[in-house]
Amino acid sequence: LRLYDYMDSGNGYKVRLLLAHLHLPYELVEKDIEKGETRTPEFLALNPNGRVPVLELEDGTALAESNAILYYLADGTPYLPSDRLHRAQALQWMFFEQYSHEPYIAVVRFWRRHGLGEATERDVEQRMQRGYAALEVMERQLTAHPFLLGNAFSIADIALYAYTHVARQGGFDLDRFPNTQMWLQRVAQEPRHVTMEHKPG
Ligand SMILES: N[C@@H](CCC(=O)N[C@@H](CS)C(=O)NCC(=O)O)C(=O)O
Repeated sequence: LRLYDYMDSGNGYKVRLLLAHLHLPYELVEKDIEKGETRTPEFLALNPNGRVPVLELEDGTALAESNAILYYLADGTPYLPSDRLHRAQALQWMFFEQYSHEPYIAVVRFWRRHGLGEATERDVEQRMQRGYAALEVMERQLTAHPFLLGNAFSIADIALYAYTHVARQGGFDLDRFPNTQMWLQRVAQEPRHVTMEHKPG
């Protein structure tokens, strides 16, 4: 397995975290997104969408989209439930992550770390409001259950952990979400957990 990635990417971290949990060896190929390294003709041949993470499989197939990669790798393992409804609930949280969480929490964090670019302070405020709305949805679920799917740690938790655990870097106040904070600790205490900075090998 070969993972094309950028270390500061939460989307990439999801995949690195699951690979560590699954104890799967892989080669890490770093691409600097700020230097446009995911927009070269060679990289676009792997992922026409020009983004990391991309996982290259044993047969050379390139798989993009972090949550699709999680779904692929977790198939047949305890990280993805086997019954139909629970699999769909895992997807429910992963689609939520991509539509209602990542575009706000990850993007605001990126702006604060790398500069606003063409965005305005008003854009930041609007996205922060929506980010807080996503955190409220998670808090409600995590008040009733230890993990997003109930009692078992799964790829739904990995997908949402990636940007929630660094939400403070975007200026989000997590003190308002005590159950989410306890869940963050629970996820970090899972055996084989690795941090966002961890590299394989
Ligand atoms: N929906 C995609 C988003 C991937 C994404 O936004 N990747 C960013 C880094 S977090 C990237 O590669 N940006 C470089 C670019 O757009 O040129 C996923 O979940 O994998």
